[in-house]
Amino acid sequence: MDVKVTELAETPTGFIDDVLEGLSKPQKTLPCKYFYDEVGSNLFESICDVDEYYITRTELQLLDDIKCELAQLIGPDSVIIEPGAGAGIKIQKLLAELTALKAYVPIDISSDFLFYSAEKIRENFSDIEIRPIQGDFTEPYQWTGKKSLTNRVVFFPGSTIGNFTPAQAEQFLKNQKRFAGKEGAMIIGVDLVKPLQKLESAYNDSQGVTAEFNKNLLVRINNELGGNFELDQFEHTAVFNPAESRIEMRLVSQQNQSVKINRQEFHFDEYEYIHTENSYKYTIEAFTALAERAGLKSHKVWTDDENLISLHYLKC
Ligand code: AVI
Repeated sequence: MDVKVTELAETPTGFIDDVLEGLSKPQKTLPCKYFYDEVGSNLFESICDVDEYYITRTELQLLDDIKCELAQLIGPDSVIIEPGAGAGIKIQKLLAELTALKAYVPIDISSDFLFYSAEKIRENFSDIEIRPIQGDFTEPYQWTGKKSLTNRVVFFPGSTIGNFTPAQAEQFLKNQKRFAGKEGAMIIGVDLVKPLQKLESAYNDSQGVTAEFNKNLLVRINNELGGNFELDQFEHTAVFNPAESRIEMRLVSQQNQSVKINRQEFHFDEYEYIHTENSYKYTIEAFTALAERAGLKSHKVWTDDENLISLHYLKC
């Protein structure tokens, strides 16, 4: 087997530095990639099932509707790379349709979760080579295998592209384009702009799963970095920022308080918040323009009946 991807750096090393840096800024922030330890990854899977969070079920249905067409576009002897693969539910729709796939390469920051889901996929698709890579897909990576390998398709559904700023998204697409090579392609899922109430309720679900997911960042800081956040003194909220066309997830301090991490103290005024995640929403035109700026050609775009999300097939 000649498909190899350079091993990506284990992330926990950067955790303390990123946390201390983010909480020292005038607008306190924490990087959203740290949501995804094993607990956070499972919480995200639960978010995908809540009524208000439409992205996952709509995209699964759309993938089901277009999987034969997608399989034809991808063609035989391809290698599918999925950054941030998570549970790998969506890819299994495609794997069932593809003929003579060379390999499936899921990449995820959460190793337990990644290897567990890779095993599940192996059970369902015993004839496909599955090569899980643990690592931070936001960092550029490259092939170390034979350069001649063609038909590399980057599969990036779920609107994860929306968790980058538009400038980061453009850079990410440029990195993936380089990685996929001249004959390569990308399938990108995008969450579309829609009425505010629908957007905000998707991130403020009534069961409180998104709140638990957001607060898991504080739990991780307490457990892994010796922090002393009082969890009930921070409240989850998600608001749509129309000027930036993004949902902002926040953890709002419920009182004047100080928190210690690694002997460093951080002060929070009442209602001061930590900005924990952006989730950008695009129009089809705006996303197509962004992809073109990254040097990609829009080959086909699909959307669901309600125009909630879109799937883009881009050629390198
Ligand atoms: C992974 N990502 C696309 C999700 C989103 O919708 O931005 C993460 C998420 N955050 C809160 N709910 C879901």
